[in-house]
Amino acid sequence: MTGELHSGAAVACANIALAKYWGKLEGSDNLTAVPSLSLTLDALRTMTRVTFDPLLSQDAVALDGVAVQGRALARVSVLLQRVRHLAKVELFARVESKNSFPTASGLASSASGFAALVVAAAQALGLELAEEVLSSLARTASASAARSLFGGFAALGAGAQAAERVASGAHFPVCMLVCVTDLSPKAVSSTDGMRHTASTSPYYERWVSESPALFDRVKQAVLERDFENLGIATEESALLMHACMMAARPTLLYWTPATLEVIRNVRALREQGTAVFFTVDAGPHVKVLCLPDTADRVKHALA
Ligand code: 2P0
Repeated sequence: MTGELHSGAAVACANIALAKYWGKLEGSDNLTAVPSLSLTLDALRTMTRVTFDPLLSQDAVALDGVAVQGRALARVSVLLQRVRHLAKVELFARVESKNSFPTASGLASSASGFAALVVAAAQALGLELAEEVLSSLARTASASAARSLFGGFAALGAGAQAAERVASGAHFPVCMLVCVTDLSPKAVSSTDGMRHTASTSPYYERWVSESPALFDRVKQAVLERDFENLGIATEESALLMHACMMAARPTLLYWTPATLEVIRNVRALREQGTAVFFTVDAGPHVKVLCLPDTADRVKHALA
């Protein structure tokens, strides 16, 4: 496979964990220390085209038209290298990626980004890989990306190579409103933040030991379409994760006053009788879980 262009394109959606992952198994190839379960968000998409080109002397990556350099470029190249290895190809690639949402605001872009990348690269090189293999490849670049291959609800077990489908979106239609509270890029990457938390937080071991039970509760609530218990377990998972980060030395605090203000408003809506819950990732934004028939009202109340 030389001398000509080989091109592939893919779209992948971001996902937000309801049962959170935070922490890797030490010495592993990006295997997660706790199980996680996510909801795929169809409005947050990454579209990626990968072209293997004999004229290139290195991989070239552009995100929303801007050249990607340094650590971010290296991360893409490492994943491309794994795909090249499987296809027994040595060509470098041009990667053009576009997000349907503002990347700099710290929303979950690595999940949809690496999922779209691996699918487009495999397609370009004519590899017909099972979903499980694609998910495992995506996981090596970013663990949350393993969950973006399936749509609906997906789970990644502790120490698992690949994620798996838990239920389709149609099984349990729920809505997630993303409340963007800050437009600046986040100060500490997830990878660095996890490493710091695992090595300094006195609560890390407890986070790891509590997470499987929370994961089970989230999964059961999804399977039983039990929105109340899904929301309660989702909030507990996020708060346990953030408590663990906040206790790191020095503290890892992603929240801002606006984060707390949205949380306070979500709780007030709930006290007034609306089934609505929150979750927060490694950033200041609040993701609000509600049912489709209340989404407009909740959006209006939080706006
Ligand atoms: C999650 N997050 O389960 C958790 C909750 C953020 C908070 O997975 O180091 O980009 O690339 O595996 O997947 C974000 O971290 O981290 C994340 P790496 P990733 O969604």
